[in-house]
Amino acid sequence: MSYDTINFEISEGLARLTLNRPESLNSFNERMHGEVRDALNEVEGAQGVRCLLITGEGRGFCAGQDLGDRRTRPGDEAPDLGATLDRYYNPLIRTLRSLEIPVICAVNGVAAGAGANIALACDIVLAARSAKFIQAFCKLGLVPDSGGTWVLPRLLGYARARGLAMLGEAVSAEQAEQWGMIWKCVDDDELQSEAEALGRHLATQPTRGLALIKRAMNLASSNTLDEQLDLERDLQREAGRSEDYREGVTAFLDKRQPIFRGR
Ligand code: T3D
Repeated sequence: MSYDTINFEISEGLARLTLNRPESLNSFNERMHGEVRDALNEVEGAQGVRCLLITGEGRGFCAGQDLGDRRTRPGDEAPDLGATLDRYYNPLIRTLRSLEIPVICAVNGVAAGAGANIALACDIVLAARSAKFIQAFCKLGLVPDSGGTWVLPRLLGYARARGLAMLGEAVSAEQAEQWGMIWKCVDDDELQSEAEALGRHLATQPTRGLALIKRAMNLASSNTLDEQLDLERDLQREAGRSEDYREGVTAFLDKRQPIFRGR
C-alpha cells in the first residue's frame, strides 16, 4: 500500500514507519493520523513482524498537531480538542504501549507537542544529538497530551515534569539522556544506522519474552510490589513455556548462539 504522509515497509521482521510531511516538521493532520493507523494495524495483524522502528523525514521528528488545521476566525465555535484526542492521539499512544513487539523511536530532530510524547511512548528512544524535546502545549494554552502528564513525572520526577510542562523549554537530546528521559543520544550521522542495527537485533530476539517485559513495565508504576511480584510470576510462567526459552537454555548449554523464532 502506498501512502502520502508516511513511508512504511516491512522486511526481515522489522517494520519501519517514517513520518513524511517534512515541510511542516511532520506535524499530524488527519490524513497522517489515518495512514499511521493503517500502518499500525498492519503491524498488529502481520505474521512475523518482530520490531517497529519509527522516525521522521527531514530535519524534524514531529511537531505535534498541524496547527494549520486549527486556525479559527472570530465568531467560530471553539474546536473540541478532546474529540481529536479520543479519535486520534489517545488510540495511537495506547497502540504503541500495547503492541506486543518492541517499538524503537529514532528522534531525528525536534520533537514538539504530541510529537515529543509520541516519541516518549515508544519502548526505546534514540535521539540525534541535534534533536530536542519540547512540551510546546503551554505556549498555546494547552495541556501536555498524548500521555505527557503521565510519562514525564514517571521518567523525570515532578519537579522537572512541571517545569517542562509549564515553561515549554527545549530539552536537548544530551540532556534527555542524562535525565533518563530517553535511552541514548547519538551523533546525527549515526542515528539511522544505530536505530536500524537495534531494530534488526530486536527482530531476532525472543519476541514473546520482550512482549511480556513490556507488559510488566507498563504495569510497574501502578502496581504495588506484591502485585508486581505476582505479575512477574504469571509472566515468567508464560515465558517459560515459550519455544524461545527452550532454545535459549539449549543454546547456552550447547555453547552456541541461539536462534529465536519469536514464539
Ligand atoms: O489540536 C488538537 O487536536 C489537540 C492536540 C494537540 C497536540 C499538539 O501537538 S499541540 C502542540 C502543537 N505543536 C506546537 O505547538 C509546535 C509548533 N512548532 C514550533 O513551535 C516550532 O516549529 C518548533 C519549535 C517545533 C521548531 O522550530 P523551528 O524554528 O526549528 O522551525 P519553524 O520555522 O518554526 O518550522 C518550520 C516549518 O514547519 C514552518 O513552516 P514554513 O514557515 O517553513 O512554511 C512552520 O510553520 C512549520 N511547522 C512547525 N510546526 C508546525 C508547523 N506547521 C503546522 N503545525 C505545526 N505544529
